[in-house]
Amino acid sequence: MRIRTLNDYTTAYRQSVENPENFWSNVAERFLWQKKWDKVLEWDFHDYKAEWFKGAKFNITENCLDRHLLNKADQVAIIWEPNDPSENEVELTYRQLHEKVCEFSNVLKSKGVQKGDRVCLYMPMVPELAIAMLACARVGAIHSIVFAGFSSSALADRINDAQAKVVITSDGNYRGNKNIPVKDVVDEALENCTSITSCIVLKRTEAKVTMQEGRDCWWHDEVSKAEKTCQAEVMDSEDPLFILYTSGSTGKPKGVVHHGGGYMVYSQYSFSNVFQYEEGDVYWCTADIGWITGHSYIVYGPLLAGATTVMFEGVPTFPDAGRFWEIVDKYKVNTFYTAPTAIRALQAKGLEFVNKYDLSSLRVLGTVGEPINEEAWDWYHEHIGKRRCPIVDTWWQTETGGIMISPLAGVTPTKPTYATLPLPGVQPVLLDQDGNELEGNNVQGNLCIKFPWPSMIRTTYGDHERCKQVYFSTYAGYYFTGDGCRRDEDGYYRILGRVDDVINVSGHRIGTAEVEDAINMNESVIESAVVGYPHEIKGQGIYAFVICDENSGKDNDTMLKEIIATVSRVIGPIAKPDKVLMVSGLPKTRSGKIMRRILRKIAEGATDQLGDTSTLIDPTVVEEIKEKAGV
Ligand code: 7RM
Repeated sequence: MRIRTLNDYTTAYRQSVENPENFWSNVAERFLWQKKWDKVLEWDFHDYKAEWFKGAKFNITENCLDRHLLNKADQVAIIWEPNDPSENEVELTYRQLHEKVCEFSNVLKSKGVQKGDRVCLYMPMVPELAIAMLACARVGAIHSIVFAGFSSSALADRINDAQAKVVITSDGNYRGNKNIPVKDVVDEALENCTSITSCIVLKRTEAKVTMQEGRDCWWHDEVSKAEKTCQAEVMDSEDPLFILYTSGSTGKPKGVVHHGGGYMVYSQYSFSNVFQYEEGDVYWCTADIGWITGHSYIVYGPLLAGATTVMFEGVPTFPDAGRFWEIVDKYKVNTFYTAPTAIRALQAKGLEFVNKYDLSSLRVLGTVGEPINEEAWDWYHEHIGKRRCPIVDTWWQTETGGIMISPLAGVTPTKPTYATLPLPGVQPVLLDQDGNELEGNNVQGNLCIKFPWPSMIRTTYGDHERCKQVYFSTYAGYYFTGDGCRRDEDGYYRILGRVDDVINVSGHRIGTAEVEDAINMNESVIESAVVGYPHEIKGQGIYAFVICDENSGKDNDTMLKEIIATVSRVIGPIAKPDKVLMVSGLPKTRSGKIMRRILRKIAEGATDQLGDTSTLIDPTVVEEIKEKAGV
């Protein structure tokens, strides 16, 4: 089952394409099911549905926890490293984690949480986040984790969309030298959320908070009253496990829904094979659990595999830029998985922060979230991996649930900046503008997937039409990823980045429409257009072109500050524009569409490539914008 050589890979890949049902049923056999499936797969990419292991009964937490109590109850499941290195770390064995999850499951039940209810988690990177997540899964509730950097209005939108019953948060959140008043953000959000009946608050920073009688309670109080055993709810393979909101080209972020059975099978399968996990390995993924990478490759994948997974509360540059390497040294980390933006940021700080630490425990390095540039790849390979460690450049998405195109560490020969080959079960195709499949090698097109895989998105919460529209309508019969991609002479895939109106800032997906909507909320703004542009550290930065009301009486500087503050308040600091340019007009076509292509070129400084501007109503605006942008 486990792929160890390129030959194994080729064989597994062939089998997965020739007989997918047989292939995946063999993989799924190794999990703990209370009842096996009636059918491995039913699917339709035209009137979208995908159902995996339908009829099977199980609970994912029995696979993450109970299953390991037999052989590795005393093995460490989670190592938690606090934000402040002088605070003590926490290690939880599988036995302890199991008990804490059961205990918190009972807390959820005492708050009236039942199978199918939505529970929103807005928490720092502490073990309790993983515990709360698994407790939801144990009682059959659907978790919806919201990254704790999002604003109260973004949080309220997500709570309302999911109609969550309970929200779990903390008094405060340590991030570097900041102490963020998380509970205040939740209080503000809840003013506009009627579905919430309870708010459970973890004490983390001792920040002063107001507890609303009848609604709010302390985590520790509730846990102290709870029983330590809890039978897992029996779930169907196709019951929803979680919702995770993500940005797209248009409208508000959508709730990507993943169902338990297929997600379980694929997250462990991909974890074990991509990272070539070995019994006893210490594995560290630096993502936040608020993103899909944290869901699949800090919590579910590693725990399903019985691994030791490191969870880090802080940031890469606190107290200094050596923090990651200090942690690698401290826990003798074998596998390290991070984002290109972090690599570039640390590369810029210099080698003195790297060379202080012993990195000889490292065996596998990974990257995710955005295309990695060659300089960053080389630096990672040479200075972190000391030319000994394979780098797995893993391409995937919130919607795919797990890694789709990636080398298998030490098995697939790597090539800098290439995600290389699809995992078994993944059938990528490149399509041209007219929807023709590009055959052969040395081709470039839009990346689609033509056959289902177990952890694929099932729906967008509350709006299945939107799911069909966004993912299955661009090219009939295909799942469209939104990414452009090249297949080179060796058949290797290289991801070129988004071809839609999604910007990738430090590996975070941000919709241009979302940022525009936020900017437009400022009463002195008439209209805005947002595009991405190349940024040395972040990969892409956010560039906003804004038309302001000339009669507002506010000067340029005031407007600039206000716009940035508005975006921060409406979405969160991660969506703040890096550049704001006040203009008097935007390049529009006769039908009123903003020609972003032109703005992107101006933002890049590539004014010699503006292309055809003849379809614009008023081509002179382009000259004005170029001049103001100084390009
Ligand atoms: C896992 C995650 C998804 C988007 C995706 C791509 C980009 C992710 C890579 C990558 C090049 C990679 N989920 N992306 N991984 N681009 N190489 N290895 O990031 O939903 O937040 O973002 O991220 O554009 O469509 S996500």
